[in-house]
Amino acid sequence: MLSRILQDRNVMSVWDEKSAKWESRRKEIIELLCREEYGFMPKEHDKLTWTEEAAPYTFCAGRATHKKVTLTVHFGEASFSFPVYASIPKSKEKVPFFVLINFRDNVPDRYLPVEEICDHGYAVISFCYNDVTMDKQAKDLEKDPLVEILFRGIEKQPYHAGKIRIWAWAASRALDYALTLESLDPARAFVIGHSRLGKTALVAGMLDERFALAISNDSGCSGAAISRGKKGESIRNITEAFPHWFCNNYQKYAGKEAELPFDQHYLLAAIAPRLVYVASAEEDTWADPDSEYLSCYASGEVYSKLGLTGFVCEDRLPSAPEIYHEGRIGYHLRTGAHYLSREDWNYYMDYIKKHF
Ligand code: GTR
Repeated sequence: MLSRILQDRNVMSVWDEKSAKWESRRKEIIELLCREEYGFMPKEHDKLTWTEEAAPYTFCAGRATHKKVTLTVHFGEASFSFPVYASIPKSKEKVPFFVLINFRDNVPDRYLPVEEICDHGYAVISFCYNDVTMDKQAKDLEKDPLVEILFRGIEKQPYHAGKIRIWAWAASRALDYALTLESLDPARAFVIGHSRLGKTALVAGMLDERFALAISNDSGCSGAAISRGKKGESIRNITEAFPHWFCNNYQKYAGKEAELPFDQHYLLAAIAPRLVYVASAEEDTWADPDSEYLSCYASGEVYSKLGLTGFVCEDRLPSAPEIYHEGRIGYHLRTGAHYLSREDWNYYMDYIKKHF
């Protein structure tokens, strides 16, 4: 039934004759998604430095430590700083950790039940996306210092980074810092985000192989969800409301999904053979849970061809509650609204315990 739906929606297979050499095909897919959708960074940075500030209060009943860290990214003479927050359970062994790209810099936050996460033995490195670059197109670049540095002396091209790409870059800088911490396990680094930041987590997972797992919570349009035949938000809606999230090339697909030289299952597949997790909420019709699910199914093909267990599911559309944790593509559809809830976090931690 599912392959029939994909056929009816004209969703192409991500696996082609060149895919047997998966690493080179994967690079080609990444190039394509960057050129047509998320964009390329206009400049590389040359180093990262940081200063740590320990929190002067007891955190999580004294079972974890918390600190604010200011990361400074250097581009030659210029530099840009943003804060990240490290919450780390006390443990004799190295702990697995999440890099959470968040909407606020609160710890805890409504999307970050940090005490429960630390009690389960996970650390969290979090930051607020607006501290990296604001969620709008700045008319006055001085108000957006990172973008000002990135584009200084460069004429913006249609393939240059939109904000999602820049937030994903920042997740990698948070990871650079995390990997300097003795207490964290470099083999168990997971990137996570909700909604627009779920799209961002997938892009970060695609681009940075140090992330062993990328988690997309309710990312929907231009995130996990297949665009062809999608209900709810369309490419036209998203590029009109949030043109700055993408590179300018993406505008040309507004109302022209059939012309996309890819679909969003390419984004999930570009994480293979590493792990990817897609979560949906039943009432989140704007994101379109069915299209997110179909994307898992369609990208599962790559894992199977690589001899790995990809997406293990029933051959039908999902109905909440539905949880599929067997394969390298994890999935759940829970009841309720668009939100990064405790229930979502608990499913992620269950999945991770099973696979890592
Ligand atoms: C919506 C947008 C979605 C989703 C969401 C969010 O308005 O249409 O694509 O990303 O915002 O990030 O909260």
